[in-house]
Amino acid sequence: MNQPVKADVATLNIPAYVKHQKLINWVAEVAALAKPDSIYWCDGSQSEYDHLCALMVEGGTMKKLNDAKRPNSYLACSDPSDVARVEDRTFICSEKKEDAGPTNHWMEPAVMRTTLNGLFDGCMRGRTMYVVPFSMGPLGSPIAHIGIELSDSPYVAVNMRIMTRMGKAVYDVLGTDGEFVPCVHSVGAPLEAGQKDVAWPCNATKYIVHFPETREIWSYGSGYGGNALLGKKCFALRIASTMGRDQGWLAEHMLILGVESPEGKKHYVAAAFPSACGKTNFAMLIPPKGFEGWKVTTIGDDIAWIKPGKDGRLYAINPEAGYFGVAPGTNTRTNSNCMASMNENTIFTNVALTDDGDVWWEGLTKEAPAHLIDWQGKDWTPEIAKETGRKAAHPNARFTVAATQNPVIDPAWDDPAGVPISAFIFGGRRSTTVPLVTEARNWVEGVYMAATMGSETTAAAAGQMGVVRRDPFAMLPFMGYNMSDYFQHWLNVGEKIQQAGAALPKIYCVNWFRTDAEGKFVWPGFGDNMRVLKWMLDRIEGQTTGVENIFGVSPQFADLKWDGIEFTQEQFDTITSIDKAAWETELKLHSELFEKLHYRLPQALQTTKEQLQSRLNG
Ligand code: SAT
Ligand code: MN
Repeated sequence: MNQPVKADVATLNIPAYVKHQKLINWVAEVAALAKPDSIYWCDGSQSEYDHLCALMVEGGTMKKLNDAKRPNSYLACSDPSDVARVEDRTFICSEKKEDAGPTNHWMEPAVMRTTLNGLFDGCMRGRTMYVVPFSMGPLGSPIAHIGIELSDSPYVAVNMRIMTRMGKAVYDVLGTDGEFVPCVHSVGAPLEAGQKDVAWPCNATKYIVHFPETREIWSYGSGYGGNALLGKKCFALRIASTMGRDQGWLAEHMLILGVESPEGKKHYVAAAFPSACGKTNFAMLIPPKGFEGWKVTTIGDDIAWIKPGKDGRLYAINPEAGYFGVAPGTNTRTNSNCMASMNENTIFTNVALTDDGDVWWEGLTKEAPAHLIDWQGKDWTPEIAKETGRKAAHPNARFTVAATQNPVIDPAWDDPAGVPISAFIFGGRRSTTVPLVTEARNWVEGVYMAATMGSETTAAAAGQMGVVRRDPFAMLPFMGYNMSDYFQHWLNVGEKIQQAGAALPKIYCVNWFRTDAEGKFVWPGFGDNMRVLKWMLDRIEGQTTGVENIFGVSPQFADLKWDGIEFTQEQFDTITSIDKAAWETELKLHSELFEKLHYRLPQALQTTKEQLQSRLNG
C-alpha cells in the first residue's frame, strides 16, 4: 500500500491512472472541506486489504481470528449505539417534497447542504480519507454503474472491497469523463493532534442523505453497514430506484435465485423480503429430503437490478459482489451453504469471540460455549445470559463475505446480460393473517399484493422490534422517490412487457412465519420453502391448478410435494386459512396506507382494493 499523503489540495497524490478531472476536482473539494490528514487512493489489491486490516487490528477496531480455524478473517465490534440502519436519520432531498413522498424524510436540498457543510467542515481531521472506486454490477457492463466513495473509515474500504467490484480497474472504465455517483462518508469523529482514537469512532448525530436529482450521497456519523457502505442501500436502491424510474428499469430489494428441476428445466425468480427476514437463506436454499435432483443456485441475496431485454422479458443482475448477511440464527441446518461461504476471508461484525479465537452467535450451535467475549467486549457465559438475558452477539450482527465463496453461486451470477425472471415473490414476516402462498391472478393484483405488504419489524433497523408496519415491496426504507409513483412505475413496466408480447413474470405473496396458538412457527421454512417454490414452478409451467380465493390462487394440500416430511393437512390449514375478521382489520390497514399515499396513488390499486373488499363481504 502506498503511503497516504497530506491532504494539501495541491498534493492530492493522484495516481497516474486516475485521469478524470471532474473526479479529481471533487476529491479536492471534499478534502478541502473535511480536512483529512492524508488521502489514500484504494487500488483494491489484496496487499492493500491486508494492510488496512492490520492497521485496524493495531488500532483495536478489529481482531484477527485464529488463522487455523478461520483463515484471513476478522471480527469488528461497533460502538453499542451504532449497530443498525437509522431510518429516521435517512433523507431524500429531492427538489420537490412531493417527489420524496410521504414515506420519506425530506429536507430542502439547499438547507440540507448548509447543514452538511457545517457537519463535514473538518470532520476528517486526524484521519485518512480513502478514495474507494467501485462498480455496481460487472465492470464495464452496460447495466453496471460506477460510484466513488470518499470515506474516513478503513472498515468501509475493506468491506467495500468484498461487497462491490472495487479497485483500480474502475478508473479504466471511467476514463476521462465517465459518469459516477459521488458518495461522501464520514464517521464524524475528528481527532485533535495527539488524541488517541477509539476502536469504533462514530457520532451521536447521524445523517444519511440522498440528492436524487444530482445523484449524490452524503453520510455522516455512522460506521455501520447500510449507513456507511454507500454502494448498497444508498446507491443500489435509493439512488438507483430513481435512475430506474427515469430510464425504465427497476432497482429492487430482492434476492435472485436459480432453480433447476431433475429434468434440467431452469427458472430464475426474484424475491423481496424486508431486512433480516431470511433472504440470504432463501437465496442459498438446499432442497429438502424428497427433492433429490433439484438444484438451487444464487445470483444475489439482497438487491436486484432488473431491466427489460430485447425480447421484452425482464432480466436481472445482482449489482453487488458480496453478502452482508445476518449472523444470528445462521447454522449448518438453516443455511449450510452460507456457513461454508464463511470458512475464510470473512469480516464479522458484532458477533462474539470464542476463547480459541473463533466466532459464535446465538443459534450457531445448540449449546453455547462455556465462555465467550460478547460483542461489547464483556465476559459472557450461558449462566450470565440466563440471569441477564444478555446476548453474546448483537441480533443484527453481520458477516461480510465475497459472493464467489458461496458453493452454490450460479454460473451466470456475473453475466452482464442478467438472467430472465419467471416470477416475483413478496414476503413479509407475519405471525397471523397472511397465508403461506398466494398467486396473483394478474399483474395489477400482484402489484397490489406487493404494495400492501406488511411485516413485523426486525433488528436490522434501529427502533422497536416486532410491530407490524406496511413495507411496500420491502422497499419502505429504501425508496428513493414517491412511493405512489413507484407503484405506477411497476404498473407501467408490466404494461410494457405485455405490449411487447412477452410472458409476464407471475407474482406471488408468501408468508413463512405464521405461528400456532403457542406462538411457535408452524411452517418449517428454510429448505422446505422448496416445496412452495416447486408449486410456483408447476404453475409457471402450467402443470398444476390451484384454487381461487378472495386474494388470488392458492395450492390445496395435495398440490404440494410432501415427500420427506411429516406435515399434516391440519397444520397446512393453520397456515393457509383466511380469517375473515383478521382480513377486515388487514384491509383497514391497507386503506390507511392508501390514505397516506393517496396523492398520485394509481387508480388501478384503489379499484383492486375495492374488488377485494367486496369479495370479502360477499
Ligand atoms: O442495511 S444493511 O445493508 O446494513 C442490512 C439490511 O438492512 O439489509
Ligand atoms: Mn437488505
